[in-house]
Amino acid sequence: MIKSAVITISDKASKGERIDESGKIIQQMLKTIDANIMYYKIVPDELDDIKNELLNLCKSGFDLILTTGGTGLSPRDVTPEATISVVEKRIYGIEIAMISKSMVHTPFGMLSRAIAGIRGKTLIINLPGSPRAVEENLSIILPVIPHAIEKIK
Ligand code: MTE
Ligand code: CU1
Repeated sequence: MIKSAVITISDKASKGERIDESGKIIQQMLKTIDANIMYYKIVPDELDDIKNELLNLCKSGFDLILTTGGTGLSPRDVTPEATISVVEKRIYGIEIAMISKSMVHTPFGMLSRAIAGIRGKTLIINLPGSPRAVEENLSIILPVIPHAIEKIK
């Protein structure tokens, strides 16, 4: 069983001004691998809030943290910066795989700055914010997640 957390990063969703479709899609898709979602939260696009969530989940022994949102170019988009500040090793292949797959669907795929990496024994992967982007990005990396987690133990 993969102990998993889903964090939706969105100012609007955190204020209840938008329904978090993307978080739901991640939860649905994780059912196809042996993942149990033990934590789910919506946080605003605040560097320290995101960092604290990631650090706490790593400390609590989570195997996998998937974030959605805040990877783009808006002034408030800081998910990659928060993630870079906590990971100890980047997994560039996952980042590149997501961009490559996205580019098959839309040139806007190149605007995601999503990061993948590990901190201790926790795998952290950013996904872009839109439901379609979540589906397209997560589908390409989902099959390698169980093996990645096996290797970092
Ligand atoms: N990737 C895929 N596969 N499909 C998409 O529709 N949208 C892009 C990109 N990645 C998209 C995608 C767009 S329009 C943006 S602005 C960036 O992800 C960043 O999104 P975010 O700021 O919501 O994280
Ligand atoms: Cu965009």
